[in-house]
Amino acid sequence: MSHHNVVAIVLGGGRGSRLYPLTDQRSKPAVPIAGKYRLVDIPISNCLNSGFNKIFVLTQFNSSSLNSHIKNTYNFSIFSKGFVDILAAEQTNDGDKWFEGTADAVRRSFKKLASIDYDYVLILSGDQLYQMDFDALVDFHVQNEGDLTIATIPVNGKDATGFGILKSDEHNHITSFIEKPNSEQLVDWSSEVNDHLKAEGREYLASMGIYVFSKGVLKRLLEENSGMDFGKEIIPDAIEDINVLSYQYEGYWTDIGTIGSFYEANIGLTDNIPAFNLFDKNTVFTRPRMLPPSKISGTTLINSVISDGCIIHADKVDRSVIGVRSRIGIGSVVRGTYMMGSDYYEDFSDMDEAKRKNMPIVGVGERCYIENAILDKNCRIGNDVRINGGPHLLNANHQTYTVCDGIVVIKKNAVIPSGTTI
Ligand code: ADQ
Ligand code: ADP
Repeated sequence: MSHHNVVAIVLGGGRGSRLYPLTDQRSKPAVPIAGKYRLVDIPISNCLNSGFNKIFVLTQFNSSSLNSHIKNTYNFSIFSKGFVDILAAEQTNDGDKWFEGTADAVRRSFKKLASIDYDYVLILSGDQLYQMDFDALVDFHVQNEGDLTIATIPVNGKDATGFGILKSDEHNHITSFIEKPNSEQLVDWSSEVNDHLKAEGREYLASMGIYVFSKGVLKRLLEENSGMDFGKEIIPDAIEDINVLSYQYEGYWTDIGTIGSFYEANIGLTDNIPAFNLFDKNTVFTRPRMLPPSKISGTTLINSVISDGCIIHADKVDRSVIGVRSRIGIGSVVRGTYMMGSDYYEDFSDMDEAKRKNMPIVGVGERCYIENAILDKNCRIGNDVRINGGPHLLNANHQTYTVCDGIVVIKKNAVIPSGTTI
C-alpha cells in the first residue's frame, strides 16, 4: 500500500466514435483487449499495482458488461477502504446528459469525491496501454512540491500534432503548453533531448494525459475556469499560476483510442518480446472466469496468443490473438487477426438449431481465410468465408462489418454467411 492518500479517476471515454463499431453496443472501458481483459483493466491494474485502491471510472454510458465486469472483478474485502465505482454521465441529473470533455467529466463528478478522504487526485486516460508505477509519480509530485504534475514522453514530429506538447526548464517546471499544435506551430516546440532520443527524432515532449493534482488545486481550477477540457483550456491557462511539473517517462506507452492503434497494440502482443509485457511481475487484473483449458488439434500455431476455453481445429493461426471461448473450424487459416471470442458456449442442441436455420454456429467455420481483421464477440462466420483486410480496402461501414485503415472489423453478434468474400 502506498503511503500517499490518492483517489484515481479513469476517464473512460468521450462521445468519441474513434473505436466504432467496437463501442457501438458497449461503453469504451468495456471493450475487450488481449483476449481476456477489458480496456479499463489496464489503468485499474496500474493503480492497484501502485498501491492505490480508491478508483472512479467516468463513462458516457453504463453497460451491463461494464457493470458486471467491475462488480465481479474488483471487489475488495470489508477491511479495505478500496473501491472501483463507475460514474456514468447518463446517471447525473444536472445539465446535459453527456460529459462535454475531460474537465467537465471530472467537475461534474466532484461531489462524489466529497465523502472520500484523499490528498491527491490522479487522473488517467482510459485508452492507453502501458505499465507505470504511479506511486513514483506521486512521490515526484510531493517531493517537488507540485500543484499539478503531468506525465510526459518524448515523441517524434509526426506524432506530436496529436498530443499536448510542452516545454520545461531544468527543474522539470513546465513553462509552456500547447494542445495538439499543427505542423507549422510545431517548429517552435522542440525540446533538448539526449542523443538517443534525438537519433529517433523524438524531440517533442508530449503530455500522456496522466495528471496528479493536489486536492485544493484541482477544486479551485475547476471552479475558476469553466473550460471543458484539461488539454485545451485548464492546463494551458494554469501554467502561469501554479507549479506545473513534467514527470518524464521512458517506458512503453501507446494510445489505443483508434481502430488502427487498438489493432496494432493487440497484434503487438504476439511479438517475440512484446513491448507490453503481460508476463510481468505486476498482474494485469481481470474477471476470473473458471474456463476450461483450450483444446487445439491439427493446428500450426505461430506467434499467437490463445486465451482460455477455446476449441481450435484450424490449419494455421499466425500472429493472432484469440479470445476466450473462441471456436475455429477445420481447414481455416487466421492471420494477423484479433478474434475477441464469445460470451457463451453453444451446446449441441444450439448448434443443431443453428444448422436447421441455415445459420453458422458461433465462431469461425471450416476452410475460412481471415487476415487483418478484428472479430468482435459472438460472431458467426460460416464455412469458406474469405476476409482479406489490407490497405487495398477503402474505409466503409456495412451492416455486419466496417473497414478502417485496411482493418476489417466484424461487428458484435454479426452473421457472415458461408461463402462470403470481403
Ligand atoms: P486526447 O486523448 O485527444 O488528448 P481526450 O479526447 O480529451 O484527449 O481524451 C482523454 C481521455 O479522456 C480518453 O481516455 C478519453 O476517452 C477520455 N474522455 C474524453 N472525453 C471524456 C468525457 N467527456 N467523459 C469521460 N471520459 C472522457 C489528451 C490530452 C493531450 C495528451 C493526450 C495523451 O488532452 O494533451 O497529449 O491525451 O493521450
Ligand atoms: P459487451 O459485453 O459486448 O460489452 P453489453 O451487453 O454489456 O455488451 O453492452 C450492451 C449494453 O450497452 C446494452 O444494454 C445497450 O443497451 C447498452 N448501450 C449500447 N450503446 C449504448 C449507448 N450509446 N447509450 C446507452 N447505452 C448503450
